[in-house]
Amino acid sequence: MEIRRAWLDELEIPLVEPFETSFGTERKRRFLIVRLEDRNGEAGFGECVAADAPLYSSESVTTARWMLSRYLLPSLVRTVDTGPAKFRTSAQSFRGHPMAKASVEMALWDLHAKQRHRSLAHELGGVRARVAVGVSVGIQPSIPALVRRVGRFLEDGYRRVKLKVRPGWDEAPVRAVRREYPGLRLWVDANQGYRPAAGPAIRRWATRWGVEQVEQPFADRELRAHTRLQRGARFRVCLDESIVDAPSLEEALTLRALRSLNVKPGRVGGLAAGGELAQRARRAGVPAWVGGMLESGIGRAHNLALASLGVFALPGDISASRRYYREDIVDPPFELGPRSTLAVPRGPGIGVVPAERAYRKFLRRRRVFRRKTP
Ligand code: OSB
Ligand code: MG
Repeated sequence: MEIRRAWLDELEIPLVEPFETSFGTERKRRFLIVRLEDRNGEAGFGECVAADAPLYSSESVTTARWMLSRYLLPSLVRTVDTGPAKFRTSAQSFRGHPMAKASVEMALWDLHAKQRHRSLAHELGGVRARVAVGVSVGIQPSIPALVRRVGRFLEDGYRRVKLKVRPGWDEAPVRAVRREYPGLRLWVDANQGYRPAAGPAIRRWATRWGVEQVEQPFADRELRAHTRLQRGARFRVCLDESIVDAPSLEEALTLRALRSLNVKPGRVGGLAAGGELAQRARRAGVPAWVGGMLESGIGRAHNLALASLGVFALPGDISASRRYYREDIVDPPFELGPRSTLAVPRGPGIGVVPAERAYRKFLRRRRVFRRKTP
């Protein structure tokens, strides 16, 4: 395919409530949307999940905008024949910047699927009409506030809850939630917040309070600390930030550093890479699931299409629109369905369209890239 025009939009949407993790607090989401248009005016959309500040990983809105506007989009509109696979190969010559690259790859997938009048889920090899999901709960001002917050998510219908933890906000909140909800499927995520020396303590409280999965307790490069925690544990150690490509997954599998893999297309450079990593993990007996980055409906639609692949075995961090935003930028917004599931859109491409009014309201800047020769 040929890309005639690319838009790089920056949006800012307020979150319904602050989202606090071991690395900081987000009150609003600032992010980029890539819109790619073919010769017939058909458009594909991708979301760049890099946040305002480089706290989760080294990318930020600023580095991604620079990467997209200086390198990725100018070369894309100059290329005569591109597509998700061709772009993935050519983008490899640039080091790093997986979130910037993924946003273009995702927009190309959406456009590719629309050109074929198929859903993105179908084009990726998806097999599920509904995807099991859970909810990720940020650090709260107090333990009673956390218990109430979890209670409201359970009333909404979520059946798997992931609590953000950090040193000083771990055993007490986990114990309180466990006591109030004995049967709850409980995960925790520390976003690299602990030193390796904290391993034995984490093991004690996670075992005692029936935590099913402990996500990324230690720094991304501390694979061996994760191995020690996983050895003999009843819970699964899950890796998120540590796994950025095939070699890092290979090393983690060799070291038995994980029994669960969080796949985020942004972190690993795209949808195709995400599917491949999940496949590789499954061959090693490690289940994968699709994570989230507080995406708007555009990024969430991509995550949902990916999660419809049979290779994903655990419930994703893909919640309903209202869990993140009072007003989402897609039509229709995502709503939680029966048994803690989201329906995979069946329309062409990502199956949702930008909600024009909301999109314009939250749009902060736009840059357009055009093909020069006719
Ligand atoms: O580590 O999974 C994470 C949000 C921002 C950055 C990192 C993470 C998260 C989440 C939110 O846990 C998941 C979601 O989008 O629902
Ligand atoms: Mg995580």
